[in-house]
Amino acid sequence: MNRELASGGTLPGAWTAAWARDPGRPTLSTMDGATVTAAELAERTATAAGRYAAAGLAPGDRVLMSAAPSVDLVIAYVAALRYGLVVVPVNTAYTPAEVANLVGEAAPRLAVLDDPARVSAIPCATPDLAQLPAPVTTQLDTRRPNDVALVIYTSGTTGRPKGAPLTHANLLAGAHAVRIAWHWTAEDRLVLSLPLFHMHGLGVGLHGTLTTGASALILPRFEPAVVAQAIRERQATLFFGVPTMYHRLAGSPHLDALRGLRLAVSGSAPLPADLHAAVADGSGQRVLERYGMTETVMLTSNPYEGERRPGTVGFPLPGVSLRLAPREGGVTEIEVTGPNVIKGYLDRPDADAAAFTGDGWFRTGDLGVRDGDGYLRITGRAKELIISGGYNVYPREVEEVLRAHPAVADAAVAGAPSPEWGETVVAFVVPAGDLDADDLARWCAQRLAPYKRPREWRWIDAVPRSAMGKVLRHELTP
Ligand code: MCA
Ligand code: AMP
Repeated sequence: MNRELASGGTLPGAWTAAWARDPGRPTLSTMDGATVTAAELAERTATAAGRYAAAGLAPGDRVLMSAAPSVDLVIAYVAALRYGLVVVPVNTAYTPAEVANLVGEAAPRLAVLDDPARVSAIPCATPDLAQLPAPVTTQLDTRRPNDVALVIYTSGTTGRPKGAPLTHANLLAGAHAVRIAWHWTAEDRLVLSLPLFHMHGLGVGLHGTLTTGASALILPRFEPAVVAQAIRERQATLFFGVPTMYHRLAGSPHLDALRGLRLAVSGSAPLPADLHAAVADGSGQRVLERYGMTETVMLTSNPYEGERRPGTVGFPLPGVSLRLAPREGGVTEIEVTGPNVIKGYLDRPDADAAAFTGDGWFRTGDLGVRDGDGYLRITGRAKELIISGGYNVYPREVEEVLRAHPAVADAAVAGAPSPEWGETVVAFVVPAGDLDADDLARWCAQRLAPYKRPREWRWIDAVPRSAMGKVLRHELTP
C-alpha cells in the first residue's frame, strides 16, 4: 500500500509540510478578492490556536463548529486541529433543539457559530474567535496519527445519534487517496461551495486542498452564477458537488462554465445517468462520480483516466479494500476496510456490533454489484435512509417527531423520487383527531431542520408493519 496512506501522520503534519514547501503560494481565496498565502495561513492558525489556549481549552477537548464557509471558519478549524482539539461539525440548518441534543451528546467546551444565540449551555464564539482572550504562545502540531480529529454525528436507526470518531490517520488516508486518484497537484484551484460541516466539503474539498498544497476558492453558499463566475475569473481547475448542484447548473444558463475545469466530481448521492449526459452535452465535462461515507471518508471513484461510467461509482480508491457480502433476498451489501475507516463509534458497542463484521470489516448499509468490467454500481440501501440534496434524513427521527404530536396515532415517512433533490421526504400519517398538514408542518418546523421536514403529506388508515412491528417502508407508495 502507498506509504502515505498507511503510515498515518497527522493532518497538520501534512499541511504544515506543504506550507513550508511554498510559503508564498495562495491557499485560500474569496470572491471579494481576499487571498491567504500558505505562510499567512500558518501564522493566522497559530494565532487562533493561541486563543483557544488562552480560553483555557486543552488538547483533546471538543469544539462544536456550525457556520457558513468562510476564511475565518477555515482558520478556526485548522487552528483547532493544530492545537489538538477535536472538532464536532454540525449542520447550520439544525434547529436550536437539534443543536442542544448534540451539545448534550458531545459535551463540547466551546461552540464556534455564526449566530452565538443558537447555543446557550456553553461558551460560544464567532468564526473570527473575537470573543476569546488575546492569544498566548502554545505548542502546536503535537497530535499523533491515532488521535481523533473529528467527531461527526449521524443518526441512523437506533435512536441516539452515533458519533463517528475520525482519527488524523483516517482523514489523511482519505485525503491522499483522492489526491492520488484525481491527479490533484499544488497547481489546482478548487471552487469550494459545499458546506464545511460534512465529509464532502471538509474531508474531500478542504483536506484534499491543504494536503496537496493547492488552493481553494471558498464560497459562502452554492449559486450557479457565482460558481460559473468563479471558474471563469479564477481559472479554477476543480469543482466538487452533490447531484442537486449539477441539476441546478444544468437548468441554468451557466452550465457551459464547467468546460474550463480539469475535473468535475459528483458524490454524496446517486448522479442520474440523464443528468450526467445533460452536463456532458452542455459543457463537455464528463463528471467523475465517486462514493464515500462519513465513517470511511472516500471509498470508490470512477477513473480519472479511462471511461467514467454513468450510474456507477467506479473502483476502490488507493488503500481501500471492498467486498460484496450476500444478504437475504439475493442482494449483496458493500463491506469495506482500510486506513480511512473508523475503528468504531464513540461509546456505542450496540452500534459497533451492527456496523462491523466479526473480521473487522465495516458494513456500509449500501447494496451494490460489480458490472462486467468491475465498475461498482450501487443498487439500493440496506439501511433506512433518505438522501435529499446530499443531506441524510433518517426516517425514524422524523417519525418520532410526528408520533409525538398529540393528534397523530401513528406515522411513517418514505423518500419520493425527485429530479432536483434525488429524494424528498413524504409523510404518511394516521390521525388520532382533528389534524391538518399546516399544524403538522409547524410542529416539525420547531423540531427538525428544514431539509428533514416532510414536503408532502398523506393521510392513511394504518401504517403497514411486519409481525415484529417494523415499518414496511416499501409498501408506502409516495
Ligand atoms: C436546502 N433545503 C433542502 C435541502 N437544502 N431541502 C431538502 N434537501 C436539501 N438538501 C431547503 C431549504 O431549507 C429551503 O427550505 C428550500 O429547501 C430551498 O432552499 P434553497 O435555497 O433552494 O437551497 P440551498 O440553500 O441552495 O441548498 C441546496 C444545496 C444544499 C446547495 C444543494 O442542500 C447543499 O449544500 N447540499 C450539499 C450537502 C452536502 O454537502 N452533503 C455531503 C454529505 P424552505 O423553503 O423551507 O426555507 S457527506 C456525504 O454524504 C458522504 C461522505 C459523501 O459521499 O460525500
Ligand atoms: P453520509 O452518512 O452522509 O456520509 O452519507 C453516506 C451515504 O451516501 C452512503 O452510504 C451512500 O448511501 C450515499 N452515497 C455517497 N456517495 C454516493 C454515490 N456516488 N452514489 C450513491 N450513493 C452515494
